[in-house]
Amino acid sequence: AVESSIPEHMREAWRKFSPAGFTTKDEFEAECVRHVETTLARSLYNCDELAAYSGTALAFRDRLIIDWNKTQQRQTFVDQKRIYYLSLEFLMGRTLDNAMLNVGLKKVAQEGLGDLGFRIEDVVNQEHDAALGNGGLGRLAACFLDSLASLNYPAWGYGLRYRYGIFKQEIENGYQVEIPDYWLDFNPWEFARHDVTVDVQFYGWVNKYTNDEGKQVVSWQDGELVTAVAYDVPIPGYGTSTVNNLRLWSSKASSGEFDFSKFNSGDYESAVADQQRAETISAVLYPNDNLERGKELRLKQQYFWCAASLHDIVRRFKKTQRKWSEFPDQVAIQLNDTHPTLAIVELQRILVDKEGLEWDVAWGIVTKTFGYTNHTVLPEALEKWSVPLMQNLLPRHLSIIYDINLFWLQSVERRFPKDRDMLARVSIIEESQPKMVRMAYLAIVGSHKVNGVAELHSDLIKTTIFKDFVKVYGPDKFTNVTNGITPRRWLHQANPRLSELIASKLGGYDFLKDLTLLNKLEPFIDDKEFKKEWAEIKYANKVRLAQHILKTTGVSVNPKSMFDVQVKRIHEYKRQQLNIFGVIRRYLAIKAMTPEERKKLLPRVSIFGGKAAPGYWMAKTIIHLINKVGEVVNKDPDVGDLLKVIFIEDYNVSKAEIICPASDISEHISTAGTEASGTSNMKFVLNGGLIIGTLDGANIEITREIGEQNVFLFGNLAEDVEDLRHNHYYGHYTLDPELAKVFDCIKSGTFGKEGGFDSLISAIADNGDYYLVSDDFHSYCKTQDLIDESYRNQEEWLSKSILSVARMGFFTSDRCINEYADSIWNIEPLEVKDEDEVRART
Ligand code: B1N
Ligand code: IMP
Repeated sequence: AVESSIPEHMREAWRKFSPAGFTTKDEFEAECVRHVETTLARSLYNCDELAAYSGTALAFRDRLIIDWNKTQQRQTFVDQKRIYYLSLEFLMGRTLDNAMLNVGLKKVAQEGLGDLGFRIEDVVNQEHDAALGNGGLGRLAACFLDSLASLNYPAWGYGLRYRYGIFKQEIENGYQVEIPDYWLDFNPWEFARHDVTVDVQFYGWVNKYTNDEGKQVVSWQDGELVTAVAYDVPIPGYGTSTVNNLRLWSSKASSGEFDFSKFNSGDYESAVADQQRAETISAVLYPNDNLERGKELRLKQQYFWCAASLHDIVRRFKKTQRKWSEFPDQVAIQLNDTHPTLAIVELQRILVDKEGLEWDVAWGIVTKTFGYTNHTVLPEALEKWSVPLMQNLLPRHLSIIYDINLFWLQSVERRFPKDRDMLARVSIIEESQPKMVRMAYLAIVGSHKVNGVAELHSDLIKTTIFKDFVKVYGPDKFTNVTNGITPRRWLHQANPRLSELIASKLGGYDFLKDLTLLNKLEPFIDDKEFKKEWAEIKYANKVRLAQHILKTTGVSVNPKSMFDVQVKRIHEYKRQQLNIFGVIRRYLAIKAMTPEERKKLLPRVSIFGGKAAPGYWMAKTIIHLINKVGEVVNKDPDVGDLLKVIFIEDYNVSKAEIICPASDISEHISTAGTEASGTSNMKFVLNGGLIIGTLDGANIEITREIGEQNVFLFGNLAEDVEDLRHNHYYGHYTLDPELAKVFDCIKSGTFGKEGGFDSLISAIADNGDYYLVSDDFHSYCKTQDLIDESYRNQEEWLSKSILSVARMGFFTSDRCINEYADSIWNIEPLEVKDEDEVRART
């Protein structure tokens, strides 16, 4: 029984007064004004755009929460299997526009705000991005939440409520500077649940003894406690009243933890300092993408979040009073990379130490519950934790990991008797100095399915980093689910005019729910009027981006130029250096031309954007070079409009929404075999941009879907990368001659600071060129030349653009989530119907 529930005979008043939410323009205005005047204590005399944003957001939040309550009550009542998505990152971006779309009252808000004296675009632009993620991995989690709700799956996200999201990037003298992103001043989209808390333990020691009944008992004692407080973020679906939940944990000192001895001895300040220390656990998002550095605070974050989430999931399951054996029929937990792997150990600990289940019974439940998604093969991103560190912070978990490993290695030994090498290779513990826990191996052993995020990537993990595990388990445990993106945000919200044009031809917006309907656009590739409108929309989007560039950089770019875009985290494997070297080659070519020759050239704007991890010097050097090249090129009178080089500061989700619709060509040029999938490639193509890319990640499947004639591919294949690196290593290597000229130009000080870019150049020219920049430079440049040629034929270019969009249906995250639901989670959708009487269980 739930004591906090109102008894049946007293529920009349609740039912009578339970709010229905606004639906008309007048009702919206009433709600908005009420919030501005009472919740915010402002008035028509001091209501600026920010206050109008706040009032609108609060009005829509109320609407969402009504449906959130209904959804949660219905899901509790029906009580079918739920999926819990554990991710350290949720890169949500802005919420208001999406909330208005999903509630279905954007028009109402637009007209209502007009009456109140505001333009909806200005109001929406006041919102601070929720930037609790680094890049693709975090944004994927956000797209998944959108699809889960839109498809009515009973789903919860679990993450951390960082006080500081990813830093804000400023460029000073061409260098990246990091500014803390304190984003919580006003966040209408979260609900603090001060009544939902979990005490999480750290440090301490393990006590094993035999109790009075002769049973072996293990207890974890004398640790420090930190309290997790739940903050809930409603996640509405599109075209449905389902509103799911994202629960983010915030850390604070445990009330049981306050050290009264210090307090009594008058050491009040140090007692408060202890409290503050607890709050640092959820203070800041680690700003590394595809890199793990083994810091203790990061491990604390991981356990804090896993323990709180598992406790919550187990509590919810226990309310149903089912047998433990039914746990995997009620609960699926997906691990977004290895960051939440401790959840596996924590569930085993709960079942064995607290609930008294036999080890094997518990382990059977655990492995049926978890699925693990791998997102990278880069060695520096594969998580390993030092055994001494874990021994100190989580002694009981380390001993459980040793037991898991023991049983695992025994099972391997039975299959491969006397193969000592095999045992060493697949051991969860690496026998190094110090010993390390290999988190990916633990995640594989503790899950029933392991998936990669694009076909090539899923094949690579089976043949490289996890090949021994395929030998032991057989291939069926490993599967592929190619990534996707939500068309609501990345087509309809980012590019409303294109969405409207498509809807006018397809007879409505059904394609936003079933993206394969886009293929009905194919007949229009020769429709003159349609192509004209298509081209006009692209041009208008480029004008919008050009205005943003002028406002933020002071550089004026001509929207009639070809816009060539590479926006993503700055990383050597993503090869922004290859792009900028290509730009320098183009610059040198222009300089060498006669004025007549220049007249025949096609003007280009090379647009870069992205953050470098604060400690990643090579990435920061690349940013510096891009900016220095821009300074020289953009003011060179020989060049004029023929070439502009732009670095857009502080690339984030809301800037991506302006940039993606405005590209003619975008670059996805990672060394083959390094980019697991990439998702921005999908966003650009869905907005009618063409791509230049390597045969890597999802580029391969995009090519298969839209046709080879619509993609500009270049470069070496993944299968040849190893041999090429080997050649470099043994000195069978000559630097590409055109690249050598580019290097000479940089070294001569054309872009300032003679010598300043030596480390970047010598990584390629002298130190093995690990990312094969030189090997791919020639074919990259030839392909860029081909792009110039193709762009001259605008008719054909437009047909390619339309055809590509028409064939992008596969890359919706809805398809992706349905695949996870069927092949990994085994869950069914559950619709929330208004007419349902939603009752409490008790
Ligand atoms: O995950 C994306 C993929 O589309 C990208 O190709 C992939 O690079 C990205 C440690 C990561 N993989 N690994 C990370 C992020 C943070 C961190 O601390 C690793 N990010 C990716 C979605 O599948
Ligand atoms: P939890 O599952 O206990 O975390 O509760 C999440 C939400 O589900 C609550 O805020 C309620 O809206 C709903 N809920 C939980 N328990 C019940 C119940 O017994 N009857 C109806 N709704 C419930």
